[in-house]
Amino acid sequence: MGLDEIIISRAIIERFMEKFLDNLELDVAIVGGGVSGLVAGWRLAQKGRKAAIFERKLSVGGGMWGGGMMFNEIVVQEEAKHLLDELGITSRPYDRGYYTADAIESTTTLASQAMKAGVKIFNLIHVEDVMVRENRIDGLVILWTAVNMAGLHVDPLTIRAKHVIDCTGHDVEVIKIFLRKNQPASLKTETGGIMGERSMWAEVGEAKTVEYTSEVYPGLWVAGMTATGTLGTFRMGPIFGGMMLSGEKAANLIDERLKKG
Ligand code: 48F
Repeated sequence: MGLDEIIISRAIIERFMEKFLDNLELDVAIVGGGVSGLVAGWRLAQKGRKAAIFERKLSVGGGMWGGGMMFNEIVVQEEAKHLLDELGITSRPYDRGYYTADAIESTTTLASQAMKAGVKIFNLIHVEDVMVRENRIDGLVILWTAVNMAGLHVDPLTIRAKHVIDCTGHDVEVIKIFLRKNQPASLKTETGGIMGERSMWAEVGEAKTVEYTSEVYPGLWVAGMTATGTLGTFRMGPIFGGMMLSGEKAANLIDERLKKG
C-alpha cells in the first residue's frame, strides 16, 4: 500500500476541524492545562460535562514536570492521596502524612486520565480575552500562541462557555484581563480586585487555596495558584495536594451549579 501525503494532510485537517467545531460551545472552558486545570477537566468529564482545556504551551502539565527546583519528584499530603490513587499515580510514603511521586509519571498520568475521561485539550492556544454578556462571563477569546509570539496583527476567534475556570497559575491571566477590560466590574474578594499572592507558607497556603476555590464573578471561577493569587494567600511551593484538590473542588461546584440549570 502506497502512502499519500495528501491523505495524511487531509486526515489531520479534517479530524482537527471536527474536534474544534465540536468544542465551540462548552459547559466549561478551562484556561491553562496545568495541575489544577487537568484535574478539573478530568473530574468534569467524568461527570459527563462538556469541558475543554486551552493551553498556550506545546505541553500541558504546567509546574508539575519540574518537581521542586528541577528535582523531578513532587510531594503530596495525606488529604490528596486519594486523588493519586484514583488517577493511578504511584506514590511512596515519606514521612507521616507526606507522599512522594515521580513528577513525570504524575504529569503524564494526570494528562492521560483527563483525556481518557473525555476532556479535550487544545494546546498552542493563548486565551487573550473573555466574552461578557449582561454581567456574566459568556466565553473566551482565543488566538494561536505563535501569532501572539510573532506579534502578528491577526484577529482571534471565540468559544462560548457556561462557565470559565481560570487555571493559569501564578499569572492569574484571565482574571487580570477581565478586570482590565470590564471596569467597574469587581470580583467577590475583600477589595473587589486581585488580592495578590503572598510569600511562602505551605500549610496555610495549601488549605486556603482550596477554601478560596470559588466563583469570583458570575460564570468566572478560580482554581490552583490563580485562587491563591486572586483571593490572596501564601504560596506553597512543590507540594501539589492543594492544586489537585482545588481543581477537583472547582469541578464539583460547577457540576452542582449546572445541575441547577
Ligand atoms: O502553573 P500551573 O501548573 O498552574 P496551577 O494549576 O499549579 C501551580 C503549580 O504547578 C505550581 C505550584 C504548586 O504549589 O505553585 O506552580 O495553579 O499551570 C498553569 C498553566 O496555564 C497556562 C500555562 O502555560 C500553564 O500550563 N497558561 C497561562 N496563561 C495562559 C495559559 C493563557 N492566557 N492561555 C492559555 N494557557
